[in-house]
Amino acid sequence: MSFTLPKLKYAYSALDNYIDAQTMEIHHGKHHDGYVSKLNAALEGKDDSLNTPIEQLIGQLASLDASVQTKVRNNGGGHYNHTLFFEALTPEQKELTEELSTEINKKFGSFNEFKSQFIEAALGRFGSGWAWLIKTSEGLKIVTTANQDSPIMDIIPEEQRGDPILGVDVWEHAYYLRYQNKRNEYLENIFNVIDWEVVSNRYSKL
Ligand code: MN3
Repeated sequence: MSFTLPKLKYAYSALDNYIDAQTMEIHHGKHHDGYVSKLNAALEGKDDSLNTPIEQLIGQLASLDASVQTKVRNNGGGHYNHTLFFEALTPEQKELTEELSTEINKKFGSFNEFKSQFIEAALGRFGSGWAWLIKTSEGLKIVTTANQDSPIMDIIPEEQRGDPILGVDVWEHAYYLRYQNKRNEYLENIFNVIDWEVVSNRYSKL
């Protein structure tokens, strides 16, 4: 089995009011594609036990041979994280379900308070990484991870682990062309194109 780059459900220019077409094209067509091809290259000729869906593959990093573990961590994480990210963007206005909205209010007080805590966490991630809304046994939680680490990886600290329902890329490649060093403006703007229907569906399926 080899992994393939998922197609986007919108055009590269569709989010242009907030995320420019060139950034989208490079991000999906070069960066995400690069993770997919490097992941495939890392797995070529390896044991059949690695022939699993991506969630399973990066959920069992601890058991992988050192010769592939780092490559799968970086590129498998890159593939999984970007798939979640691009799937949950949309040029259309999509609403949260009552179910998720209630959970967010319960945990954070209000949607606006959630948003401000999420942005604060994302700004606090030094260097490259991700900000996440995850579901844990104690309910919803905001966490961040470094590089291409993902909340479903078995080898990251316990307090970062959970089921991701929203992931926002804070690598400079996600925003630098339009926003340069202004990660805060990128984050404020990306909230205009998050597909809350997709995020809500992820939540309800857990
Ligand atoms: Mn990226």
